Amino acid sequence: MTTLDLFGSPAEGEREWLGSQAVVLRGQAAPCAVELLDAVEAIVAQSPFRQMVTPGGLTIAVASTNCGALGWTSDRRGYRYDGIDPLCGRPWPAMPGCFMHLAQQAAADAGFLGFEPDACLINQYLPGTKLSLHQDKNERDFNAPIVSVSLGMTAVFLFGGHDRGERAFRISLHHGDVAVWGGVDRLRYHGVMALADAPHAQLGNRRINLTIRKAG
Ligand code: MD6
Ligand code: FE
Repeated sequence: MTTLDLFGSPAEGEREWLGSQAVVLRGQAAPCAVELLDAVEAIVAQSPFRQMVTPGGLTIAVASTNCGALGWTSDRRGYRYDGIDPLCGRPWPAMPGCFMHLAQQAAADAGFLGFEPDACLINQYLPGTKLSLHQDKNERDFNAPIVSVSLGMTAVFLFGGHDRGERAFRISLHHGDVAVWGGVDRLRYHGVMALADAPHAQLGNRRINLTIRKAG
């Protein structure tokens, strides 16, 4: 049974399983949120948020940057991981220790020991921004899980099946929640519904999402 607090949100520390190897760890990032956001600010000063273009020429609504040895990018040539930020021609900023620790702890709590991430995609959402259902398939090996950290405004996360048409779970992700999916759930379709305009106390009308992966 999920315990709801006074505001109707699940209590910190709750675990909600979306599959046998997919879980939301409620509030796991709350204690280090300020540290994470300070680190994002330092990363963005080096490699700013930018809207990437799909191979088909559409501008992606979400604004993105990366840290770590590899960064996820998209342009007319395709989706891929690259060690160089194409915007500034330099390597992506290093993965902060707090990202690494949080991701490894969350992965272990979800049953994935020995997670060694080398990439973190940082996404910024504004009210109305959405992310269509997709699978994460650009990583070299699918044994490592994906760890997704939500900061700022609440979003409705969609977690579907292995076919795009399968019915997707809808689950609200709040500031500090961490979702982890891997193993048999690693290639499930997922996305984010258009964000409501409901400003967050610390971050205003923004949502920042960190997806920490092993890409190489
Ligand atoms: C999110 N992002 O921003 C989740 N996956 O909440 C993703 O799932 C994602 O933004 C693959 C490539 C780009 C992405
Ligand atoms: Fe994804």
